[in-house]
Amino acid sequence: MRIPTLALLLLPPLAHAAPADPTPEDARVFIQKVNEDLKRLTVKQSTADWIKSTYITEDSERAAAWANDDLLAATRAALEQAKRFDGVTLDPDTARMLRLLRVNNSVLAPADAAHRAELTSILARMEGLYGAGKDCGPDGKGKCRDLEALEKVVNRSRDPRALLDAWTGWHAVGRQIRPLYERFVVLANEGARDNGFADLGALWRSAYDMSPEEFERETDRIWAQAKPLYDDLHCYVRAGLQRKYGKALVPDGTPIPAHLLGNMWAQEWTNIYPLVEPYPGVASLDVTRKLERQRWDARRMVKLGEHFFTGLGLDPLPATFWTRSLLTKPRDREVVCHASAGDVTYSDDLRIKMCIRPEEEDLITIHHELGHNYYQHAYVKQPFLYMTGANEAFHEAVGDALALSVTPAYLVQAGLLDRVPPENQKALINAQMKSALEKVSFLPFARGIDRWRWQVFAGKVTPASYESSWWALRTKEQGVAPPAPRTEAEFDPGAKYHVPANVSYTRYFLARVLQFQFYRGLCRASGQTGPLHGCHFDGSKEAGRRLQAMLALGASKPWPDALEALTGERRIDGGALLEYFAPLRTWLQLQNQGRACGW
Ligand code: X8Z
Ligand code: ZN
Repeated sequence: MRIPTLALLLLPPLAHAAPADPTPEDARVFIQKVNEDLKRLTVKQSTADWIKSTYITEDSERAAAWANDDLLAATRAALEQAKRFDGVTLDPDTARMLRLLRVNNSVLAPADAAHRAELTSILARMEGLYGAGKDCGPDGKGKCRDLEALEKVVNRSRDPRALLDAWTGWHAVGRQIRPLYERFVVLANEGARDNGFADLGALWRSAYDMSPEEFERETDRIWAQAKPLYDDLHCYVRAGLQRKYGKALVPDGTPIPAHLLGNMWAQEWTNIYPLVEPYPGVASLDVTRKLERQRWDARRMVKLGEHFFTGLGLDPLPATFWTRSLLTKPRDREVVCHASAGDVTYSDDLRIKMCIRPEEEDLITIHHELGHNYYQHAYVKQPFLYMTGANEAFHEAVGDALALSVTPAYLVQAGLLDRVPPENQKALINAQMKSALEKVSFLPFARGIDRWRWQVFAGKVTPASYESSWWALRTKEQGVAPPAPRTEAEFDPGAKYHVPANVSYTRYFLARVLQFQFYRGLCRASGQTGPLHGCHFDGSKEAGRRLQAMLALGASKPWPDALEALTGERRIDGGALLEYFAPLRTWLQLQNQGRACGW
């Protein structure tokens, strides 16, 4: 605009026009407005996201990408504006919220708007490709099978050929995702850098109230604690698989082929429990058979989960949970079946999305998902930036920690076990084996996914070696090998939900350790002093009160404070997990005597 000369003369001198130095009060007002604006935009984004995940079409993907685009743009604008408070002494809440605004993001927007739009549309597309992924045979002309059909084979079949076929069939889905992922890495890193992070991995590692370097060291320390137990389990399981499949398929001293472990990603091994049961016939723990025989439907399984939480003194789920949740796979459209839980409008609008099958694995996942919902319920009155977990791992640990306290008597009452197993050493070892196949087997897998992604984001692994580096890492860390030759035409990371959906995974590694700390804290709060593995805190008012107090904090305090309130400890630490599995560890070491362990 041209300014007429006369008007120019009337303008105040420039020195007066400069804004006054921002005050702590300005920052407080600013962050309050950010809380309101981001909540409004996040509700739009999570609504569009819910529709996209429960009705995959080009249109729902586009709408979700747009909503995400608006949210990322607003977050970036807020971060730019917040720079004016650098160096201002702020009250603790304002300072914490400004920090969370920066670090609690799975991606940040590139400054370039076209790149931002491309990023959000790639994200929506990758999740859609995964959700609608199918195997239609090597030439694409066979009968198509979705992930649920393929998992049914990998989880239950003992026929190596059928297992291999289902495994390779699903992993082919990664191929379509590869080119998108390559571009995603470029754009997401651009976004991270434009907002002051070295790369996307550095952003993820910054979300834990410590420096990214310290965070990496902490995950190494915790893994070093648990690794000896994993190694013992691996050795014992490999011997069990050799008994079943022979040494030609499972040779001594080599990594276990990934298709034989009862899980598409070889991440949890519970489904092969019958092959490695320490004392067959001592006490049946086959919940899946009961669920099938009694024809449990999805709703009844979720009701049982809710019953468990209300038994601890927590509230029933809101009525809308039952009308808005997606509990079974619809036949008439594509959906993302990977389980999730959310408060879609951030107002106790709790729901889960899950394609529930009558299987024990799904019953466990239901408890996990409801843990998310109960956390969301507890912090619903916090300001928006605090409406999340003390850290991501806390959110993942809550449901699992409570489920550790499920007693055989509870399962008997629910009709899922015939009788309470006898209280003897053999029954204990059976139960611990089953639990370890779920909890301990998972640890190197869960740590490995982000170790691979951190290297990718840091540019240390390039697209030319995506696939080979993935398997090099999994072989080394997990002792698991690809069951078929792999080339760089494949993209097996893309066949694991959290990679195309861009969900960081170290949260699950930490959660699997942290849940034993929560469990021990709640046991002690309930006044129990016996061995950790035998503790149950259901019915304890004190345990319920402490849990509720921690959940209600949301992200309002640094996580070590939240952890201390529940457990008296300020670090995430493998001690409680090791204490829990102490009987199994001793037993495994005896079993493995004379075996050549390792790979
Ligand atoms: O993704 C999940 C949940 C949703 S937060 C179903 N989990 C991880 C996985 O499936 O890989 C739970 C355990 C690990
Ligand atoms: Zn979860």
